[in-house]
Amino acid sequence: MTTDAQSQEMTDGFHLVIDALKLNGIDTIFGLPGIPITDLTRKAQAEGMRVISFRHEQNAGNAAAIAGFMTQKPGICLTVSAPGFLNGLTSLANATTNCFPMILISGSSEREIVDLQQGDYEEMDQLAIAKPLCKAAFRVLHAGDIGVGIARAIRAAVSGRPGGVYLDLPAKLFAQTMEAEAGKKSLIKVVDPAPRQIPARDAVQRALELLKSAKRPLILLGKGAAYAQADADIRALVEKTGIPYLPMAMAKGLLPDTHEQSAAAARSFVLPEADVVILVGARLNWLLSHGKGKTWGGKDHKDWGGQKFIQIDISPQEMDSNVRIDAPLVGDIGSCVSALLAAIDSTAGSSWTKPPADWLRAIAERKNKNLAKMAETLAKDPTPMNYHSALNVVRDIIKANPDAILVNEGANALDFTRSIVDMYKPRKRLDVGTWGIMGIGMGYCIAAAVVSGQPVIAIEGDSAFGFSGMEVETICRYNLPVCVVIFNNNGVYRGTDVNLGGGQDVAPTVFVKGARYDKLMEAFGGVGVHATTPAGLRNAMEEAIRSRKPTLINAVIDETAGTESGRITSLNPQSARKK
Ligand code: OXT
Ligand code: ADP
Ligand code: MG
Repeated sequence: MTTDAQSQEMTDGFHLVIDALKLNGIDTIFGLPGIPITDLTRKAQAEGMRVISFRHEQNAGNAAAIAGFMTQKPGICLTVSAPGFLNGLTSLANATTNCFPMILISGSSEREIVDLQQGDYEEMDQLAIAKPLCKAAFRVLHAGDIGVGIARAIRAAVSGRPGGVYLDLPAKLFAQTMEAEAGKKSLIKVVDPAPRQIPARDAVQRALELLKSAKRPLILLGKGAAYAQADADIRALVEKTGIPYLPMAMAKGLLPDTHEQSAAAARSFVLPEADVVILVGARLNWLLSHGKGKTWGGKDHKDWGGQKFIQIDISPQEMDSNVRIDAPLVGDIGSCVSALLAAIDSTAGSSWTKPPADWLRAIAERKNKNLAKMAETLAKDPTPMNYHSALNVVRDIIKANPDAILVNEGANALDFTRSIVDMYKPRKRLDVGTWGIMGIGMGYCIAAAVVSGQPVIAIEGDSAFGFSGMEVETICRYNLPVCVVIFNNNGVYRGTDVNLGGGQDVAPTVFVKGARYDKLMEAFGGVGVHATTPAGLRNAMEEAIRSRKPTLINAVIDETAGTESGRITSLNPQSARKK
């Protein structure tokens, strides 16, 4: 039997994991308890950590990922072995794809049984499975290595290009004991986890020379720029140079969308017309048509336009991934942008020449035309309510509450919200990201509310909501200030498809008509509202923001209003056969 005195001097795997996380300033765990990590969740709570317990690991993982994006600290997702681990894996892969720092910590079964494939409880070689789907993967076998394991996971997640990291903790590790003093010494407080990466002087000069030669320059801000938290310098770069800019979806609000230099409403004009483009934390992937093709003024989809690119990115390998990058500027965005600003100051001083007036005038013309067209559409009040009349309300609500965080997923519900709802502050718009993935909704809402304490508004397609809808219970349980608005058009894209086979089943894209998602929220004690008019939607949203009560508004949208796949119809293969 151990005496009290002896047990005080010992520590164990459970406590070392918690101590290592806390030592590194990590105070929140998103997860789902079960063998072998149940006690870890309890003890973490006992040790003062916030433990947010979900109904499905994918949502906990999405929460961890977006917490990482918002805070630059790796978000922690904690799961059980095999199935729990696999449920968390989609979000780990999604975090890596989006360059969000997160650590998926999963308990795992007994190594000697798993490795001999003898059929253990929840048997799976998790480390091997995780490896290709994340930035780094580690396993800890001895309690004395927990400190190193967590330190390596933190560094891998946040240094360089951020991403997802997997940390495998076998069940036996948690109960392993060691002397408390030795345990404490084994922990590592990571010094400078995401070291600045200063760009080379000649690279800055090269970029500057190219920029000076531009007749029709354009700045493209991506979510890497939002992540970098270099807001003031980015704004200074835009305003000092006078160059028009285009924000990618999650970079909206880095400068207010109402900024006179925003070219968002003239997107299809500026991309092919620009001659020099500065990419700041944005990849030339599918969302930018790979930097070529008709979007960029090329003749066919493989044809390059005439643009020259300056690319600011922390990953050297990103350069030339799709088209030639004439001036790669490799480093962290904060350092690169401030170096560019300093170079502009020292070479041009106050005499920096703003872009030619005819370029700015042409953009303004196109922009004003689109804004006027949009204003006209938004002024209409059709019955039934459509995307535009509903989003006109959301637009006003965000304008009145610029600190609120907007989570957005769906197809039409996503695309219309992105172009209609202006954002005013950085990192306030969280959406489907690089993969266009459904299911991020409630996880992102929960993390956003937990991390920021600000009200969260989610604009959700009815299909999109279904992927994480059960987490409304979690929202109610933690009494989070989240207002979920479901744009209910009875299905995926539209509610009007028919069964081509003529049978009794509805078409694959159609849901139960007139579903009352609001009742789901009421089941858990939240506020449910059924809104069929813009006025009803406005009242309900204003009340949700005022009360900070968990609210779900079932906003009924004209089921004929959407288009197949929203704005990306061209990516949707169509059969050439008539039947
Ligand atoms: O310049 P032009 O004239 O072209 O005009 C542009 C701008 O200049 C202008 N604009 C403005 N005008 C006026 N004022 C302002 N402020 C303004 N701002 C812009 O507007 C136009 C458009 O601008 P935009 O959007 O910037 O330009 P464009 O050309 O569209 O940009 C291209 C892209 C590629 C950058 C952009 O389109 C984009 O970001 N797209 C993202 C698309 C995306 O990710 N979609 C989600 C995936 S779709 C599909 O995959 C879905 N699934 C399958 C599925 C998924 N995804 N995941 C999983 C796990 N399983 C399955 C499913 C199931 S969607 C989906 C559910 C859908 O159903 P829901 O019920 O949820 O949703 P509903 O559709 O609502 O029913
Ligand atoms: P978007 O979808 O908004 O276009 P992407 O996810 O494609 O943005 O691009 C983000 C880019 O930002 C990635 O290439 C990533 O390497 C880069 N990045 C992320 N954080 C930083 C940082 N702190 N400094 C420099 N680059 C960064
Ligand atoms: Mg829908």
